[in-house]
Amino acid sequence: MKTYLNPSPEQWPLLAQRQTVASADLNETVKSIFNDIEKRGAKALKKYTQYFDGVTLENLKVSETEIEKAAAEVSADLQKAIQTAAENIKRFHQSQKEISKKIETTSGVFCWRESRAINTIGIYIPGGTAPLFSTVLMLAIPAQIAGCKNIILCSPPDKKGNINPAILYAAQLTGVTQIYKVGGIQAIAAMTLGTDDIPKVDKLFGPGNQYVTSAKQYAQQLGTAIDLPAGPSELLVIADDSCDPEFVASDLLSQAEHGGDSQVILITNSEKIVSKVTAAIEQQKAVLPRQSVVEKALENSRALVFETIQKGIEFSNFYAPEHLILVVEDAENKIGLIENAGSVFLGNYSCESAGDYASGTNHTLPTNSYAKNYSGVSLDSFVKKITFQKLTSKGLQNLGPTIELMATAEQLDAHKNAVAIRLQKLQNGDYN
Ligand code: HSO
Ligand code: ZN
Repeated sequence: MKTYLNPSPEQWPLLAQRQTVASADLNETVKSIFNDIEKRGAKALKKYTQYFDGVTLENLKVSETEIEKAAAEVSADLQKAIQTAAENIKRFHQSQKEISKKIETTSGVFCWRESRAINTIGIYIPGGTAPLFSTVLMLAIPAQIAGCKNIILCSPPDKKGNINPAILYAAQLTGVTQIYKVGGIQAIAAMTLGTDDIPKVDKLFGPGNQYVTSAKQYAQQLGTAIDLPAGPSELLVIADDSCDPEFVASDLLSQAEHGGDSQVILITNSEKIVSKVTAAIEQQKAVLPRQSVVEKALENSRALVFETIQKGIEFSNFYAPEHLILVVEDAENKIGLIENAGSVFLGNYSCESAGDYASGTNHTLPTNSYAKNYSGVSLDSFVKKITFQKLTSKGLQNLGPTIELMATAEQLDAHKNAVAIRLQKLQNGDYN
């Protein structure tokens, strides 16, 4: 980790830069797979599964028996842990339910807003070395609370044609309605277009590699909503003397192990803390199985020393991290200063892993400085909010002249007439 002392504001843009991955132009590949799936449906899906996942499957849908079998393969301890996490995630997301408030804006004019679930949602869960069953919880639980009717999950099969049992266990625990063994671009295409087997979804959720990301972008062009613009994971820790450097090191490593393109940043007001944290990183890293991934991420990471913590928070707002750990004296009283961050962790004991798995907050968060203008996934991501209004005759009489005047000024006479015709009849005494 390279250290910068009191970087000037001119240096900030460079220091806030994420790794730019030379992403291949996948547009053509994405389009051709979408086209093929549109034309040949399940046949094309099977072909791509054979080609990309190296397995020939008769049936892409995961059966009830497979789900039951998978549950039996997940140890009782892990089942219990998943249940504990699920309960906390449920509790926190349930608390996000909004109580609809009817407001009388003008006497006789009532306005309110109600949530309605998005009908069908699609969750993509990547396969590979780290099976993210925790992401199943983070997406399916709020979908279920929102009342989404169809919760579709796609995940690539392994060489034996199976999906990781913990993913299946988490899916059945959280009310996923259909599970398919499909991965990559073809999974996103199937959920965007719909096939004989796989329903067309209204909104797509979940992480993925650059193929999945490109496919989600294309899906968006075709009119399917997506959760968030995807990007590599990131963590920024702001630490002063009150921190335990070993804890800080463990947090930085926890995020660095996600991928070589992850970025971790340490901000502090003392060079001593940087050396202590760096030493602890070296020590802890040595025994990590994903050491090479961690090292790659650390190359792209940095430590910044500012004169004050306040200045450090200013930089953090500029950087807009996905995760922010604030481990400084009186952390809770400083949260008013935080303007841009996906999710914030306060004090020595609030490790990022808590939010990644089990505390209850969602771990699908804005990266790549999108925390400046996006929120993480929440119950709101699974609903639309519909506004309602009811004007009484008195209400229209009260507000009518305002509407008429504005319509006239916009030269939209039909708008004005919609009011005038009603007011006229009311005046005639046709209604009361
Ligand atoms: N830190 C990741 C989420 C995750 N961590 C899943 C472990 N499993 C989101 O940035
Ligand atoms: Zn994580």
